[in-house]
Amino acid sequence: MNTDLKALELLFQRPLEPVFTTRDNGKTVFDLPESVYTDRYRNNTEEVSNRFSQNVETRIPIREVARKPNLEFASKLGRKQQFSLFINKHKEIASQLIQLFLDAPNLQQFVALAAYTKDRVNPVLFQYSYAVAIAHRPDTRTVPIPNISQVFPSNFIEPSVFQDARQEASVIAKSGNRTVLEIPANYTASDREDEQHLAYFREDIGVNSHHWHWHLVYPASGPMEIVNKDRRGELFYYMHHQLLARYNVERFCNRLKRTIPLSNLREEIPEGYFPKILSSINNRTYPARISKQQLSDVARPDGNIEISELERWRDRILAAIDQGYVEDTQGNRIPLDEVRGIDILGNIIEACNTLSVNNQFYGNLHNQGHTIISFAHDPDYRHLEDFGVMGDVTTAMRDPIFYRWHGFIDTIFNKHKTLLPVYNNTQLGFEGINVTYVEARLGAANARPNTLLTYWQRSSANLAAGLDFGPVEDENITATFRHLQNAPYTYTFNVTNSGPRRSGTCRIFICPKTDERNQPLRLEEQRLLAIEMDKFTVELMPGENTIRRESTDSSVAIPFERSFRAVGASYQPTAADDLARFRFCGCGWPQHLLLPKGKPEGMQFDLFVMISDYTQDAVQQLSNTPNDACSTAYSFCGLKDKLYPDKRTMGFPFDRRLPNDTLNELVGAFSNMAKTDITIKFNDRVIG
Ligand code: CUO
Repeated sequence: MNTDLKALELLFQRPLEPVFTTRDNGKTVFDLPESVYTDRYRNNTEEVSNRFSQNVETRIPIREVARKPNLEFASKLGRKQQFSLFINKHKEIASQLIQLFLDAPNLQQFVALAAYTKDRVNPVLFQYSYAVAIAHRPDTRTVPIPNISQVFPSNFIEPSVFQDARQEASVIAKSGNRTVLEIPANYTASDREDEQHLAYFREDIGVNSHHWHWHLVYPASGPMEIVNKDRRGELFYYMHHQLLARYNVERFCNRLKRTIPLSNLREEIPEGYFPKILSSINNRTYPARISKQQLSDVARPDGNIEISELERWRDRILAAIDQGYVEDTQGNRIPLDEVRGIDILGNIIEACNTLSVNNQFYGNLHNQGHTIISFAHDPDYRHLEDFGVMGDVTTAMRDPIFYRWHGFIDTIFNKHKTLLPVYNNTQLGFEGINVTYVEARLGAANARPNTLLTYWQRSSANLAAGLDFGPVEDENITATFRHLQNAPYTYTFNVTNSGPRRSGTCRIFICPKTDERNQPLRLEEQRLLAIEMDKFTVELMPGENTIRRESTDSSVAIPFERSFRAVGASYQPTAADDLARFRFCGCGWPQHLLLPKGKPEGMQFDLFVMISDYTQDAVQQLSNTPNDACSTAYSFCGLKDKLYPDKRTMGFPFDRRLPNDTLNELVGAFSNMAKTDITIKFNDRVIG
C-alpha cells in the first residue's frame, strides 16, 4: 500500500497522543523530520523517537513540510477547550484549517502538513477538519474515515467502562483472557423521569455517530467547493425532519406524547439532562442542565448571543415565509417556490453562512439556538464551564431538548411546506400503474405477513483505538452494549402495468395510525410523522410484476458493522470495492433502529407504498465520478460528489398537503399507491 495513504489513515488513531507515538497495535511509527516535534519534545527528539521505535515493524517516513503554515488562527481555540460546530468562531477556525489541508499541492505535502499540524491545534478541531479534507480531496478517496465513536469513544459511552478497560488491559496481557466489559444502559436518569423511556434511542451510539457523520459530510462553513453541495439546505431540513418523525413515533411506542417544539426561549425548560459522559479532550463530564432551567443571553469569551436576536431572526424568517419570498443583500426578492424554496430556507435557518442569501438579515437561528441551550448552565462563563451536549454534534442527540429545538425548527419548515399548493393528480399519479398487493414478512417460513418484530440485542464494539495512552501491544478491548434491533423482513408488492415497459420509483413509508392515547391520527398529522423506510428504482414490465425488497437494503440505513467498525488497518478490507464501501459513509441511519420499537402487545402502523413516474424523478448526474459503492444510505446522506438522486422534493409525497382527508382515501384515489396495516411487536428480551 502507498505509505502516504497509510500515514493518513494512521493519523486518525490515538487522537490525543503526540504524533511520534506508535500506531496500529504498536506495529507502526512515523519517521518524522525534527520540525514536526512541538517545542515540548524538540530537545528530546532522539530519546522519544527511540523509545517508540522499539519492536515496530513498519516505519513510515514523513517529509518536511515545504512551507510551515502559520497556525496563529487556530490558537484561539485552546488544546483542551471543547470544539463546537455551532460556535461561529470555531467554525471559522475549522474552515481555515480545512482550506489549508485542501491547498496542500500533493499527497506527500498533505501528509507532512497533517503530521505537522496534529499536535499544534485542538485535537477535536484537527480530527474534524482532517476528516472533512480527506473526504473531499480527490487524492485521498481511498482513505477510510473511522467512525467517530471509535476515535472519541468517551463521547458515546459511560465513563466507568474506560476505567475498567484500562485496568483490564494492564492486568491481563492477552486479550483472549480478558473479561468483556459491559456498557450500562439507562444510566443517565431513573424512571422517575418520563423522558428516560427514550434513552435507548437518544443515547444510541449509531444514532449519534450518524448525526456526526451527517454534519461532517455537509459542513455549514468552509471552502465553497465543500459547502456548496446539491440541495444541502433541503437535506438539512429533511434529515432532521426524519429524525424528529422517528423520535415522535418512538415516543408513541412508549406512550409519550409528541415532543413540544421549543418555540418560546423565555420559558423554563422542564427537561433536565445529566449526560455523565466525559469529554475526551479535557476529561471532564459534559455539564448538565437542571430541570426547569431558564435560558439566558450568552456572554462568553467565544462570543455573545442574545435571545432577542434569535427572536428577531425567527420573526424575519416567518414573515418571509408568509410573504413567499426572501430578500438578498441587494434587496432582490427570491421566491420561496415549490422547488427551491425549502433549500433556500434550509441554508438560511441552519444557518449555512456561505450559502444563506442574507446572513446579516436572517441570522444564524438554528446554530445559535444550539449554543444558547448548550450554555444554559453557565451563560456568562463565571464558573469556567464549557458547553453541554447540545454544543457538540457527536452528543447533541442524547439530550431531550435536541428534539424540542429541532421540533421548533421543523415547524418553521413545515409552515413553508403547508403554504404550498396541495399536491395535484398529475404530481401524485402514475397512469396505468396499479399496485394491487403489499406485504412485509419476516424471513421465517411460517411467518405471518405484516407482523414485524423488534427486541433488544447485545452487541460488542472495540474501544481500543480511542483509548489514548492505553496499552500499545494489543489493542483489543471489547465492550458490549444493549440496543434495539429488528428482525429482517422482506417487502413484496404486486404491480400491474397496463402500459409499455417503464421505470418507477418505489417509495416506502410507515405512518403511525394512532397517537399515545390511541386516538386515530388525521392524514395531515400522519404525513408529518411518516417515516421513510426505503426508496429505489423499479423496472415495470407490461402486465403483472412482483417486486421484492429486503429491509436490510434500505436507502435510509447502514448496516451495524458500518456504524461500529473498528479503527486500524487490520480491521479494514483490502479489496478496492469493499474498501470503498467501508470508507466514507458512516453517514446513514443505523439499521438496528430502522423500525420503531412498537409495543409488546403489538402496535399498528400503515405501511404505505407509492410508485411514482421515474421520468419525473430522474436526475441527470453531471459528474462522471465513479460510483461510490459506500453511499447506499442516500435518502439522508445523498451521494458523494453527485446530485441528490431523486428530483422530487425530499419526503415526497408527504412533504406537502395531500388532497384527501385520510390515508385510505388517498390510496383509494391513486392506483399507483397502496397500503396495508402492519403490526410491530416488541419482545422485551435481550438476544446475544
Ligand atoms: Cu444536526 Cu441541530 O443540526 O444538530
